[in-house]
Amino acid sequence: MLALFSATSAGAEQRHAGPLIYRVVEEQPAGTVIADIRRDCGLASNDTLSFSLLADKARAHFRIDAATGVLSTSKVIDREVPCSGQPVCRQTADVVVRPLMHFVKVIVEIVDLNDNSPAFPRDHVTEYVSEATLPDQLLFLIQSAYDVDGPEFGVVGYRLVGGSAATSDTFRLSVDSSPAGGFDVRLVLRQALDRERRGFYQLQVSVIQLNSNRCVVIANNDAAI
Ligand SMILES: [Ca+2]
Ligand SMILES: [Ca+2]
Ligand SMILES: [Ca+2]
Repeated sequence: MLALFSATSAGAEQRHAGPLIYRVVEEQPAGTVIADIRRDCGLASNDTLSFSLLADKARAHFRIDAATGVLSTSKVIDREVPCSGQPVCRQTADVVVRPLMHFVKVIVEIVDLNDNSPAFPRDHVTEYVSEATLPDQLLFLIQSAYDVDGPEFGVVGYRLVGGSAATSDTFRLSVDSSPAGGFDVRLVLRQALDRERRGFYQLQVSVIQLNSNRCVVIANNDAAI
């Protein structure tokens, strides 16, 4: 817990230097304790005070015990709902302490877990390639896979998997970083095609994630010649 906060004693005119900042991991059970707001505000435990959250939006994720000032989760928080694909997920709450009428801004960072797999927009694509296509030519663009987790647990690469030796001799993937973020993924022809010898290839593209020892095979691409 990082508290950017300077108040140390109770008092009607108490002022806070900044928000209280906490972290909680997503997908924890409802009721997971985040912070003791009374303690972190320096309010005496024997004072008769009432704590509440100001906005309905905050109550969607958090609850506060009116008597103790303990802030906890009000439900299982799925980080991907408010912060799909975002590197950082911060939710705010305003706590009011009565009868002092202290207003305390609280920021809670929802810590990501790698609890989603990337997915391509389509799981099967058929493309047509002329047998007159020259080797080393970029063929079609493969639409990027998307992972709703943050970038740390998202897509870090692509590769061709499976297929016969003839297939990997004939095609390879070109994977470049895109200026807009993400990747530009294209199939490249490695050697000349001969429709009379083979008129159809089935390729499989997999996504590579960090913190995963195995590839996630999530798409097939067929190339008909
Ligand atoms: Ca989640
Ligand atoms: Ca996640
Ligand atoms: Ca993921």
